[in-house]
Amino acid sequence: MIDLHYWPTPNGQKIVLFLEETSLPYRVVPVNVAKNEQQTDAFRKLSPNGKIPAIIDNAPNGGGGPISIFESGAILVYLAGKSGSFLPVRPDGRAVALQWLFWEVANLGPMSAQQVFFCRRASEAIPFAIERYTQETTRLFGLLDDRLAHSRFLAGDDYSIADMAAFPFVVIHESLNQNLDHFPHIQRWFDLIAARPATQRAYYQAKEINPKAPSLPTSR
Ligand SMILES: N[C@@H](CCC(=O)N[C@@H](CS)C(=O)NCC(=O)O)C(=O)O
Repeated sequence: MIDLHYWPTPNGQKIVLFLEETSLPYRVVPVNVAKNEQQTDAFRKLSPNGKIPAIIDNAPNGGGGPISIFESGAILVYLAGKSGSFLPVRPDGRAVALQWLFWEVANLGPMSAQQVFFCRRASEAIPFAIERYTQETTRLFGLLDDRLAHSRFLAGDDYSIADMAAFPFVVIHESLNQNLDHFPHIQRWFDLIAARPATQRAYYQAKEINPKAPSLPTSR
């Protein structure tokens, strides 16, 4: 059994997208970031950076005691290894998937978070910060669109953990002031992933945990 300590934000949703695709048994331990539950001593033992998601694998492959992991990218790589799915085995495909996964965790995720913070949460409007993060997010959506113009999914023909990492930030594109009409290849990829039953379950569950969680768009 895997314990998933999360809240249905974009970084949390990445892990539910994975788990809902597989038969790995898991249970959710909600960590309400709106109530700062990610700052408790108990949670920081799992995730010293004080951010969700984190997991505990109570039954690691090969035996041994429980393993706890923080950082969404590390969790996705771990789960792909445990289940033998969604990360190509051949070195060339694997390298491409990891490249786009690392691109997401180092770029799309953090820039989107800053964009939301300065455009929607900050107590004072700081034009320089708003412009900087809006431009960066637009640039990253452009890069994603360009990649998807040449590849069905981020790592090639098959859905992988790289797609699971990027998808939740495209779900919130309106909050990021991005219009998918300008990114037709992202839109094609987005529709493919949004139609997956596992994706639908992941976003249904999100609403049950937090009714204000981002929604998938209704079918087009
Ligand atoms: N690099 C981390 C980022 C995680 C992250 O930013 N999580 C957010 C929710 S999406 C969070 O816990 N925010 C609460 C806080 O910053 O205090 C990862 O990929 O797991």
